[in-house]
Amino acid sequence: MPEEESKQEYRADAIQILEGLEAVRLRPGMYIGSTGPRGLHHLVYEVVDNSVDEALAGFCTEIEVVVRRDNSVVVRDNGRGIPVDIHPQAGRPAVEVVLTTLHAGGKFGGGGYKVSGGLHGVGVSVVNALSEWLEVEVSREGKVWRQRFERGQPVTELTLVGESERTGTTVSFRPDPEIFEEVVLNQEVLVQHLRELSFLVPEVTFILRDERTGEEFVFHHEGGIRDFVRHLNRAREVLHPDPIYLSGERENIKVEVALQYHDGYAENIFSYANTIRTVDGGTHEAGFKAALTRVVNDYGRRHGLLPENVQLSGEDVREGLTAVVAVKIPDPQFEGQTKTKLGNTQARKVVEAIVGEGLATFFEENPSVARTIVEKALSASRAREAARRARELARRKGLLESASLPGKLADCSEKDPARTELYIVEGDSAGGSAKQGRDRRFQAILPLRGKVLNVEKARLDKILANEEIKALITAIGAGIGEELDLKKTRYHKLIIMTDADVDGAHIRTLLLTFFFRYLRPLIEAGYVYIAQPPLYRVRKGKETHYVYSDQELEQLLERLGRNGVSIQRYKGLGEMNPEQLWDTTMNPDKRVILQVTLEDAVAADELFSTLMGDKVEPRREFISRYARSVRNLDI
Ligand code: 0RA
Repeated sequence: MPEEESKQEYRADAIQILEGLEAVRLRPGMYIGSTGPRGLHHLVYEVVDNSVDEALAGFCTEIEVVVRRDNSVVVRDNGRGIPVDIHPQAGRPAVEVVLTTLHAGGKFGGGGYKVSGGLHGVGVSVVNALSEWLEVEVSREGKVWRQRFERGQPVTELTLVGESERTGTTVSFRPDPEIFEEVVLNQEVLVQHLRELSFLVPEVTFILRDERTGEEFVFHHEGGIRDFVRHLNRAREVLHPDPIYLSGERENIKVEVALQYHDGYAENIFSYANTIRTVDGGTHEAGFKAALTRVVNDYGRRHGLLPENVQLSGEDVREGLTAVVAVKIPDPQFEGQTKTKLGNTQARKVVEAIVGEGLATFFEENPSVARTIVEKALSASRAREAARRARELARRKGLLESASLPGKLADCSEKDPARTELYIVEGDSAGGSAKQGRDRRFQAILPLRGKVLNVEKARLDKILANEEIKALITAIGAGIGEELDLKKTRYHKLIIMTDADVDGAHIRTLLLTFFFRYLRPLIEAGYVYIAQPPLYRVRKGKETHYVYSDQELEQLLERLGRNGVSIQRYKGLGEMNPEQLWDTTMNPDKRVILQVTLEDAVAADELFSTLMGDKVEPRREFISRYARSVRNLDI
């Protein structure tokens, strides 16, 4: 009996769905990477990506994200609306199928350059499964429909709730506190993400409304990735006023590239496939690099700008380069452990051809820009040769091996790196207190004197000649740059401890920049921390309190009352005696240290260019933001 059969099928289907979503709740990490802050924000990205797909298909121009005071999120678009008609196999409305079936998204509306489900292969049903509740509202064909789910399961039917001329989809959801360690969304992280998307999908206006603070942000960049490159270089001195823009389409792959050189040494290439960041590059990025190296060498050679014996390397032509490479590809293959590397082999030759031809033409039409770029690369080539000789020298002197530890290092007795800590301390007097106050079994102290070199502005040969840097490298023991060997790291906690004043902040910044540039794997491994010395000591009678922020001070004073209270403000570590330093800042049972994380390369790049660039204003703005972006880990 057909009737009977379809009912059974329906039930079988429903059970399968429940099992599917139950699997998501049992192993959320497998679907969204983690149940920490990253996974939490991933939910928002996943829903936004569905709307971005609608925009890439040409039907959506506005995407609004609202963060409610209870940390629920609303994502609203003006696309066609998810279809509501009965799905023939499932016997239920298509929208319900999309929200309750793993991987269902891709089966509808097929084709095109899909974003959603890209990074971890998940769809919006995963968001549904991991939400305490989710509501979808679809406006289509004059009608408005709504359905509610709890922890992935429908708790209402799809219901007609009204009429409307507009079309679009609104998905509201509250991440489930049973799943996520913390459900508070980070405004800064969302701002970064939507801003990035707005450069990559210039036809859409993105809006972020944060009802927790009353703030609203609008992101819209008609200039697309050209504006993105301008944004990335905004704190730098650029070598040519406008980014170079190249685009084309072949074999169904759309390619867009924007690039601009600046007077620094950093190379920053941001690559994307269907608006998904490919942190580990892949074929599209390889094609871009190959074309760039070839065209700069060809041009330099043909116009007599290069000495006979000089061949510019890829690194030479990428020194001081900021570039965005964005491809749209029908069936992107994401590879590698984190699925952040594009694998499609055709992308390489397509990008190489489009960039190769476009850039050669651009150079012929803009000879002064071409000359500037060749000269920049030539100077990089000469410096690299000098650096190579310096490194040789350093190696011969044993600088990169941990054979001879620096004299001013007070090492610890424990040898197992997993258990040891290196305090990198500003100034000799604070270094002295730290040496006396520490637990010498597992805590080592390295005092650094004076200003550490500004490494954004200096090259490796000069950096290696700096005494403070040398001491730091040998103490850590892992080497530097391309030759860094994480396994040789002598301490798994590298704790930067500086004064809570402007000079301290400056030295911390220089050190962080050095870590970012030359010891980045140590940050990625989670080894780098910032110590948090107290800002105040508050005494009342026999009670003593150490206070770490102004907010905390306020609260404490309220509690203690203002009478008979004495407040000492610590300006430097040197004002604390060794016991106080131990009690407040170094004792693992009491201290707070902040783990330094690379939220993503966009943020990291901002850190460098903003902190180390010559322009002062963006730097101030950044420092106050950055202070919040380091996360509190170890308590
Ligand atoms: C499948 C088919 C169609 C649109 C969508 C999905 C769609 C999904 C989402 C998710 C968020 N916003 C969305 N907007 C649209 C096309 C249906 C048609 O042909 O009209």
